[in-house]
Amino acid sequence: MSKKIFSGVQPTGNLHLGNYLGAIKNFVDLNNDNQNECIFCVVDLHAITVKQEQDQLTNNIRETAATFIASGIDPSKSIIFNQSKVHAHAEGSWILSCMAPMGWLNRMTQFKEKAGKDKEKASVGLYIYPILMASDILLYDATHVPVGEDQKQHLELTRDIAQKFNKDFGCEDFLRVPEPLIKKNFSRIMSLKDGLKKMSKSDPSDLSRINLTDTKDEIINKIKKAKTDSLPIPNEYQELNERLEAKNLLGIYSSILDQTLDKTLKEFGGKNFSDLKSQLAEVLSSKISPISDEIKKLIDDQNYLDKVLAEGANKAEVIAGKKIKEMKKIIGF
Ligand code: AQP
Repeated sequence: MSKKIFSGVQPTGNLHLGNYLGAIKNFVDLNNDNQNECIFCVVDLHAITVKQEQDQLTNNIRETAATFIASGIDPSKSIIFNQSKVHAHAEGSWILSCMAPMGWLNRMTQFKEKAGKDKEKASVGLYIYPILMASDILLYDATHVPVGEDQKQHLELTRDIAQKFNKDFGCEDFLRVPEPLIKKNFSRIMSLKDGLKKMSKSDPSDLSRINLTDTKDEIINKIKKAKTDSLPIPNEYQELNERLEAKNLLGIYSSILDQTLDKTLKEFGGKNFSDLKSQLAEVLSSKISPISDEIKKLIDDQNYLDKVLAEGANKAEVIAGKKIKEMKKIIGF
């Protein structure tokens, strides 16, 4: 069955292995299936929910587009654009925010995590971030949304909002209720320094993540310094529940090679972490370094990246512009 795919990545710098294994690697597989219509968005309106420096934001938008292309998304097959160029996203977000009850948003755990202890100082934008995400997805009648496990709750909210809009306005199936595409295994890559924290762009320690722009030497060094424990690698999956850092490294190895954790455990069970670390560094650098080299090349070609983004925005505008017009008509504007 052909799928309509929509997903986004924030241009907040430091795109990392978690973004790659949780989302972008999936985007590439979907792009390569000729039956799918894919739209991949650099979600710059989401990025400003926390403070961004002007020049850096501009560079990060180009770098995110470069990362998509360097990872294997073909801009002649998939639409690549940045969100702020298509007005319908913000307009749709306002309309949907008038439909969604506060109680639904109050349950969102990512706001609680990102706002931290000082909720009063977090932006209103950060609070209503999931509604903008719903607008992004629903404007394109997306059937499937590939995301990492951390976005599952936001996607459930998108589904609820679509159903409520359709019911409130008696327009069954007008907003398509999308399905999440979340990899079953290793859909949440954890920090290399703390198996309880997800690998994140905003972690102050660069050693906590593998950036997609890291050199081979940087990758080897970060894996060498990754936190482990003093026991040998277990043979059984159950033993990993108490050993989160070991589970994360074994998960990364399995995910990057597209193999089951069982197979990885058979390979490394009973061995020392130094064996796993040297193999993992090897595999990661062979997969990530070519992407990193290509990102660096593409970033030097700003005209090309700007052209891809502008062409993508024109195509996205046609789809989202039509949907928002219909939405406004349904509302009575
Ligand atoms: N650690 C992760 N493991 C698996 N998937 C992940 N994703 C992010 N981190 C992990 C997935 O990557 C996609 C794009 O994420 P995003 O850029 O929109 O923002 P995010 O989820 O807020 O990413 P970060 O790194 O955690 O950013 P900061 O530090 O700014 O909060 C999404 O599909 C996400 O699931």
